[in-house]
Amino acid sequence: MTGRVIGVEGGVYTLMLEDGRRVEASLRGRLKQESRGDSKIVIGDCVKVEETDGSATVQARLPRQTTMVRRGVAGRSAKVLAANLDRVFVVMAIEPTPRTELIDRFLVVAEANGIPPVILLNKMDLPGAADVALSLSSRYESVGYVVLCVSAKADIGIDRLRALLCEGISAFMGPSGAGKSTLLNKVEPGFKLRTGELSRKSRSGRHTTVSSSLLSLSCGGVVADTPGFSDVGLWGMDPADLDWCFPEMRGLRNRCHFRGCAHLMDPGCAVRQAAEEGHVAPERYESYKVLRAEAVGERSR
Ligand SMILES: Nc1nc2c(ncn2[C@@H]2O[C@H](COP(=O)(O)OP(=O)(O)OP(=O)(O)O)[C@@H](O)[C@H]2O)c(=O)[nH]1
Ligand SMILES: [Mg+2]
Ligand SMILES: [Zn+2]
Repeated sequence: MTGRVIGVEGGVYTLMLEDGRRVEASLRGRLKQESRGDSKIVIGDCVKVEETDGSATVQARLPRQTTMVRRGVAGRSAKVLAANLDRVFVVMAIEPTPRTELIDRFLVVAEANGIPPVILLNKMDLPGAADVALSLSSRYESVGYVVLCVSAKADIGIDRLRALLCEGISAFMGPSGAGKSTLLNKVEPGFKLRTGELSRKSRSGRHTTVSSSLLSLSCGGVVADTPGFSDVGLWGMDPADLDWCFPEMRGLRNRCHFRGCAHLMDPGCAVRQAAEEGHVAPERYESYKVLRAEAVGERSR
């Protein structure tokens, strides 16, 4: 029997089996030893399961299609956050106006892991949302990203969001308070996820959602709600790989005068020229420069 890991807590693996049953399992002895670093079994993993006398044991992990990895920085080992994601939703509230650089950080992390991102702009019910949404959508659509403008409160765009979520495995990422859990409750009222208003008073932490787990939609899709990151680092990325994580720069990097061009002050840089001429959005080029400096800084530490 095979199953999908939908939750991990204290050595207990919650699995959704191929026949639709949900069981709790432990790892086979040898697997326990092997399950560390980036071979640790995480949500999204497909596993082989054996059931005896009503207890289930994970025998093996099946190969992964994709991984969302937090790479090792400053001596720490790599950490796989989720496996087999088909897409990542970068969820941003339209108000306060999202910083481009923060959106670009999330996009770069998804791109670096080879997982297609979808931009989800929430809280479209707020005054002034239309203008902000228009400028952000046109910027990111021209890069080739799908941008969905939604409101959990006013029920805008929820059907389109649900249609995307019904296919494969998705994850929600984005700052705390963007409305990730509220949106998921709207898409699937049965989720009953804890959201901002209910807990902000009673809980000491800033984050409402505290751990990631996979939720199954009645239409068949699976989605991970994650705790909000207020900021996200580059997790040890090689600075030379950064340009590849900006799709609009991929076709330009080979036209720079120097191989391995950093696209900063380098003479004959096709990327900088494209930004000056407006073919690459100046805001995106700014993000590239900030992230590049950060990636270089992390390396030298
Ligand atoms: N005006 C408006 N408020 C919304 C909308 N969606 C969510 N909110 C509010 O935003 C706040 C935060 O919502 P959550 O769903 O808890 O946010 P989250 O992204 O899950 O936050 P973390 O779990 O901390 O990462 C709550 O007060 C929601 O009521 C919306 O479409 N419009
Ligand atoms: Mg939440
Ligand atoms: Zn260049």
